[in-house]
Amino acid sequence: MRILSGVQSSGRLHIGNYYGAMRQFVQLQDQGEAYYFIANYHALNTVRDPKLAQELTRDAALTYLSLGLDPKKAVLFRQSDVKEVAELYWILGTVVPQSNLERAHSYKDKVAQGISPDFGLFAYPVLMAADILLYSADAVPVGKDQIQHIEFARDWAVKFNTQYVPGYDPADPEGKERGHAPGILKLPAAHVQESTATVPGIDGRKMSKSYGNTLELFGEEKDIKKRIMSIKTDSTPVEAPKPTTDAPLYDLLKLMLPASEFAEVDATWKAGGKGYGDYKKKLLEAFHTTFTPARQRYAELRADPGELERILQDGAQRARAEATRLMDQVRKAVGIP
Ligand code: AQP
Repeated sequence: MRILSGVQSSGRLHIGNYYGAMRQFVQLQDQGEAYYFIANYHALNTVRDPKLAQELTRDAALTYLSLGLDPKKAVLFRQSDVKEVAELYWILGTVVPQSNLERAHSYKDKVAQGISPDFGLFAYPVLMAADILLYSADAVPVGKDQIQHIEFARDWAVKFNTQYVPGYDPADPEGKERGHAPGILKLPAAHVQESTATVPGIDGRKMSKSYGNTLELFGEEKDIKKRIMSIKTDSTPVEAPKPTTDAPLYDLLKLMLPASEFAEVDATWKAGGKGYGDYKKKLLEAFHTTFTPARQRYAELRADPGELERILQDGAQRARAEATRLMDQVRKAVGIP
């Protein structure tokens, strides 16, 4: 099984990225051939400062490695190191119905939150589909927000194959039946961990770099504390039961505490006796317990930029070999020598 996924270097990575996606990346590196990349072309939609773009790309690579990604098991690379992705993006775009992009949830949400509706943001799902299809991925571990994008990638792969592969039958995409040809573009499947499908940010919206509501994995300790202490709550008194479990603080505790500790929180949350301040302290402790070892690795790796670059170059070479193979077939199919 080939596994592929990426994270945008559009800001410092956060616990939503970790629980929604990167934790699975690390688990899956032992279960198949894994390709993980830093989506630095995608990040240009929001990062318009060249120095910062480079710094965030390196930071995302360090984050992957600090969280346990092993470059001997998985291929780790920068999206921009494999230029074929931009070529496939264009070719694929020629079969993409504009109406699909107009109903993309992620695009609509971002525009509704005030992010500029530039072409890059609009066409984001096409580049994402190219990212996936270029490496013939079977499974794409993602958070819930990305499921629609994977469905688009499947639909567009079918459109491309139907158009350009003689003997292709969408009902038999791998060409297992006699007389059918396999598609050039393989159909991927989303791999979502339901329990952590959407991690809330400190304001209750989806945790997102562009909403400024994140808990950064390797942020300044003072900042983490300040952010945890500012998680949105109501003003229920300390001794009273909390009116709802539909609250970001409750969800974050559920996500980060071991089950037995969370059971205690759940009991007092519903029966009363503890205040939001106590729960925030508990969350801060859990944050440190969970991420301190990775934070130490992050500091060590950061001190050796040569080694990081070597890992990325090696990953780029391995990823390029795959991309070249696929693009040869795509170019031939569409008539571009
Ligand atoms: N809050 C979240 N809950 C669960 N999963 C999440 N992911 C991101 N936020 C959450 C998952 O992390 C992977 C990488 O995401 P990304 O950085 O490439 O893009 P994103 O989903 O758009 O993340 P952000 O923080 O919201 O970035 P910006 O603001 O720059 O667009 C994906 O698998 C995603 O599902």
